[in-house]
Amino acid sequence: MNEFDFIRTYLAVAEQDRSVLLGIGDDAAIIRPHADRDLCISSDMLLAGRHFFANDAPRDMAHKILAVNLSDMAAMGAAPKWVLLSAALPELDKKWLDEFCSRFFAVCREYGVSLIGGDTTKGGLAFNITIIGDVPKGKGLRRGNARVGDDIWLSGQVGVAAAGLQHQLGKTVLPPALAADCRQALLRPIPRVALGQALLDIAHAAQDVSDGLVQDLEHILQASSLGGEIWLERLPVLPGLEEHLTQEMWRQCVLAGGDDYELLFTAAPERRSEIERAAEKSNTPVSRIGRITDTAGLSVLEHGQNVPLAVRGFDHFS
Ligand code: TPP
Repeated sequence: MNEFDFIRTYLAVAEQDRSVLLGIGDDAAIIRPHADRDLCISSDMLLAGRHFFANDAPRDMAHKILAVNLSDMAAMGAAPKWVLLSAALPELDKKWLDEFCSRFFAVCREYGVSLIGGDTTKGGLAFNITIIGDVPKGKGLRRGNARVGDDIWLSGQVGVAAAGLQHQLGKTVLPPALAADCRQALLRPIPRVALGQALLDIAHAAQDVSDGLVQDLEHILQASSLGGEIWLERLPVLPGLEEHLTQEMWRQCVLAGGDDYELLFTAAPERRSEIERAAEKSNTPVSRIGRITDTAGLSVLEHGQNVPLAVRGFDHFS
């Protein structure tokens, strides 16, 4: 199989939305955005050995590279619409590609996105996805809009994927059932797309947790020029996990592990019941984990006591 066979057989057959006037096969795609909506555009590079392991199952890779990009759309409250996939592949192996593409397009269908382009080249395993979504005009959720007195909310659970990575790296040993849950969280994050859209007109600021809760919350605080506190005992965690990790590893996973792809958002306390309804409607658990203050910086409290922050978030260059 050569590059053009691959494109023709695997990629050009992708189902496309009516907004795609010209899809894969020309020099560029032509899409027709909706006149009443703003476009949200984001791009993420994912490398073997850095974002995933080269021997992960191709279906898990396909899921994750798309899910983390969908999560960026969720964080903006956007409806994901179009994706471009660029891949460096060591070889064109039919079995690998069958598995990869079958999961990739299943996720595309699940979230209503069309593959409209990209590029392939021979090389060390790496991907880049550019994703485009849309939001009602002027409504996109930003990081910089938090207000003093806002509640801080988090979807799903934190620290589970990070514990899965620690287990996989042999830095801790988890019992099989917990290890399986943690591995699932690492390999198959669930982008909170429906919740993100349900939060338009409710949340003030939002972002997804990819690099770790503390670091990502600090992005909201800095962008909003405000401070905040979170309550360790209120963080949504996987039951039974804590007792299998040292306190240091536990705090590192929960506060700074990353790979969570949960939504972190702030909203006025008067909106609590609407948030609970949005969470129920989108079938996504949410927890109220802290509040926005006017004192600079982030405090992590445990039963009212300050927890010294030795943890750092994920940083590609540290
Ligand atoms: N090593 C491997 C093999 N797999 C992993 N998932 C990690 C390390 C942990 N890890 C890699 S990237 C990352 C984490 C926690 C943070 C998120 O990636 P990034 O490229 O910073 O995403 P962005 O914040 O740009 O969305």
